[in-house]
Amino acid sequence: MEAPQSPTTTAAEGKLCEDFAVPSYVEEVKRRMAEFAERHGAAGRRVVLITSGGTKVPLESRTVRFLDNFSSGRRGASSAEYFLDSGYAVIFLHRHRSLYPYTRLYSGINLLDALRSEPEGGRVVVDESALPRITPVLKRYQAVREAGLLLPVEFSTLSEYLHLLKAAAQALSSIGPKAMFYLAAAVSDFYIPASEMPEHKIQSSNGPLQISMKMVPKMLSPLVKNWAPQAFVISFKLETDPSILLERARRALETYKHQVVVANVLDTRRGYVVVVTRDDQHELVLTDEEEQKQVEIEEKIVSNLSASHGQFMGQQR
Ligand code: 9Z3
Repeated sequence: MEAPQSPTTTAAEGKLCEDFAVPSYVEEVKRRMAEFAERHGAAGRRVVLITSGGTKVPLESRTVRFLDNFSSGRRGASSAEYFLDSGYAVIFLHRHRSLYPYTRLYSGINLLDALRSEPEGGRVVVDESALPRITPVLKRYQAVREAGLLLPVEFSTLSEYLHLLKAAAQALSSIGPKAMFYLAAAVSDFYIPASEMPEHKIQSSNGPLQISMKMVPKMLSPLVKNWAPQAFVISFKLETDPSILLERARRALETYKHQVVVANVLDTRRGYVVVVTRDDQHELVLTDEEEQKQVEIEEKIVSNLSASHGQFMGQQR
């Protein structure tokens, strides 16, 4: 007999169970995330779960084609570095091959152009001029690794993302308000349920393709209500039309009743965001001078949010 759903189970949770198979490794990853959260929580540290990168939505079950999106993962990867600098431990839930903290700084560089083979002895040496600031960056990366402050978790498909987010939220619930969720991943709003997906490659000989997609369940709802109700939760709202941005951000806050929406527009996202809360909205902007000095907007976002997280924790006592 099927277990009855608890009265608080949200529609999104029901849909997650029905339409998305649980990957076999999720329980093991959940155990590692819970251990990470407990260890850092016990040391008095805050823990942030960052989601980063886009999602891949398959069109065939033996997948040849899929629907993707633009996100590079830069927002998530650079924010992870600033959270680490602010004393947080970081679970980095990211799309496979999207940008990664620290290595993102060298993502445009061909590694082989930065290495030289010495004529005598055959030793390989690094040409530091080809890798800007490599010494301090490497030191910081190694310090973070040695202190066990960064737990990377990868996903590729939408289904993996959804189940790993649920597992992460449940794993972080033990540290209550010390947990922050920073949901910067660009998650697909649409998918094809497994039961409606063709098994084999769609044939072009059948003519033009028409696909019908369902709405992806909104995970914010069960996350805030059931999985991590004491946590400090930030979602991101992305639009291409600036005139509807703030109204959509406010609507998300009212619907999900979480703490913050960071609103951004595709074309200006590197230099301008609005941090929207229930009774306030605050613009963060990079000045021309800051842009010249290569200041990143994520430094300002993280500084703003870690201050609000501190206040939030104070109110929960
Ligand atoms: C964002 O808005 C992020 O800031 C970006 C960062 C994805 C624009 P990049 O990875 O870009 O640095 O290239 N993330 C959330 C986007 C999103 O899909 N939000 C949903 C929405 O707007 C809510 S979950 O409806």
